[in-house]
Amino acid sequence: MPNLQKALAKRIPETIEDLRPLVKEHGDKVISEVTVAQAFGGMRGVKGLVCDTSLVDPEQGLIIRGIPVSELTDRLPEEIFYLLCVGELPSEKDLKELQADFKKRSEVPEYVWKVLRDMPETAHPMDMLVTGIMVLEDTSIFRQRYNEGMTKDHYWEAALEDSLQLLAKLPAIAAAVYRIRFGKGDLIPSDPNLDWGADYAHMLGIDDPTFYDLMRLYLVLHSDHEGGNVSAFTCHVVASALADPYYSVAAGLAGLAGPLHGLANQECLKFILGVVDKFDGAPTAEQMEEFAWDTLNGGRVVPGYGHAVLRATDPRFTALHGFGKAHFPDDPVFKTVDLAFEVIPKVLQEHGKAKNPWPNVDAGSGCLLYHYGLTEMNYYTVLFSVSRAMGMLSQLIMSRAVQEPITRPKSVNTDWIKEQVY
Ligand code: CMX
Repeated sequence: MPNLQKALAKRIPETIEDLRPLVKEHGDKVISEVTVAQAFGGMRGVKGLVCDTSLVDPEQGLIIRGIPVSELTDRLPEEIFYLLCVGELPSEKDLKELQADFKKRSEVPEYVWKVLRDMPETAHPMDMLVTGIMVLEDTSIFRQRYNEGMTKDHYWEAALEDSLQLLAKLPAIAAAVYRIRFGKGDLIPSDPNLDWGADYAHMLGIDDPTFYDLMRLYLVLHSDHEGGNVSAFTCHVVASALADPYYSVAAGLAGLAGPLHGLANQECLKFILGVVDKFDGAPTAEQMEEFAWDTLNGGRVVPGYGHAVLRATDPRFTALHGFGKAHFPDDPVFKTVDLAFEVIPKVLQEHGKAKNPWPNVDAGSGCLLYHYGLTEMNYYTVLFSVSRAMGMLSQLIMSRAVQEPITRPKSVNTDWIKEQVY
């Protein structure tokens, strides 16, 4: 049995043992209450969902299995997937084995390319990615074994098998979406000597060692963000009906394609390019300030700043900003991002509305991709998706491992709420 499977086979009974008395002896303890505003307001802040892969701390930001993301920036995405699943980082041997396993599973059936090539020229890259994943659903081991009568204690193994198959193929599918959709020429075969993130960069057609590093970093930083965000929660709900990982991840990614969720990163780059365009290059601090005030006075938000949970600079922004500073501090687009970081928090504080005036992850990511010639902004959410699939799948594997039941919160109608309050 491969080490990841072995590590999970050891961890899962321990996790179940840990949960059993918690639910049995304290199952009736109240951990949250729900107000009328929350019921009508997207359930913000309602605690009714468990996710052990990561949490978002208002000050520290993303913490993956107890480790702040700022301490994981030198790791490979494959290590993060192992960490998300098992709760500890892999040894060198575990990592090598997981990488070899991904390589073994990475070949994508020809019919996937055929479907992607037949899609309309105007298809959104996220539409193509989700379609590519859905075409692969036919290969689901989870669905096959369920139909053969698989017992509950084996669900996680089948979910893991599908997850490994999907993650191994996802960079090639995502890269194909890019090359087909933007007319970049033939598909580029995977390089057996490259790791998961670098190989994705290679298959996109950007063979620059520093871009390889950026892709590794990007895929680490976007991998998971608790369980209640739209994509993670959607994936969780769909998988709770025992839909297989292909259906569940495709559903989650459909949510990530929403402009209030995964699409926000392209808005940030548009804002920065708007500044560069207006001032014909990187602006001065005064010009930046003027542009930010014009945006706010025009009733618009400054993209890339503020957060629903964070109350400090997002450590994921810090990592991406550090990358730009180290590699191309004089790039006019990066310089504008850098200047925005100096100027905009002060403007937002003076404006006095945003609870958090500091940058979030999206404030810097687009400008780094842009620097390397990846200028097609409507592709950016596909990159985010490849990374976030790791979070969704690790959450899904653990949900099946602890045999979580189908998700089914009770909805009430407006009349019922009126009866409670009037
Ligand atoms: N620019 C201008 N105004 C802002 C602002 C910003 N960057 N961030 C918040 N505000 C405003 C809000 O619009 C709100 O105004 P109203 O009272 O008029 O509705 C007020 O400040 C209070 O908002 P908040 O409690 O601080 O923030 P929310 O939790 O409601 O919203 C977020 C969080 C991210 C949607 C918001 O900060 C925003 O719109 N930021 C810009 C867009 C962006 O960067 N999105 C990417 C988010 C990345 C992620 O979620 O990971």
